[in-house]
Amino acid sequence: MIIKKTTLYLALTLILIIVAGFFLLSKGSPAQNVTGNAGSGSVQKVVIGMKNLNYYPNTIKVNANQPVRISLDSSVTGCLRSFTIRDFGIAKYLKTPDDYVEFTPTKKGTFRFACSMGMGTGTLVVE
Ligand SMILES: [Cu+2]
Repeated sequence: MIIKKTTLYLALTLILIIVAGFFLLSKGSPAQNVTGNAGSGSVQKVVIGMKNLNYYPNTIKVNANQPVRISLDSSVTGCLRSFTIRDFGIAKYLKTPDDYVEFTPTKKGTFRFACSMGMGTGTLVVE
């Protein structure tokens, strides 16, 4: 099968445009990943990923006095999988995306979450 060079370049350009568009669109996605119904006592599930060598989303909002379950998706690598929230006594190595930490924030406010070495950091807002 013979493909003209110009056709090939055209196809490559098209693919590049699609890939670039995908990245631009993904940047505009909401900075929140919390699911679960507020106020019903159900677990607030939070999935955190990784972008630019830090946690993403970087700010997580949860309700007070309702269990929070945080897991790290497969994009999170290295020491960022070692997840800590000092104010709530959380420190756990989340080996796989199925691993999680669970706690109930009983105090409202702004707290820091980080990897065990403090390279990756983020903010947990309890309201
Ligand atoms: Cu670290």
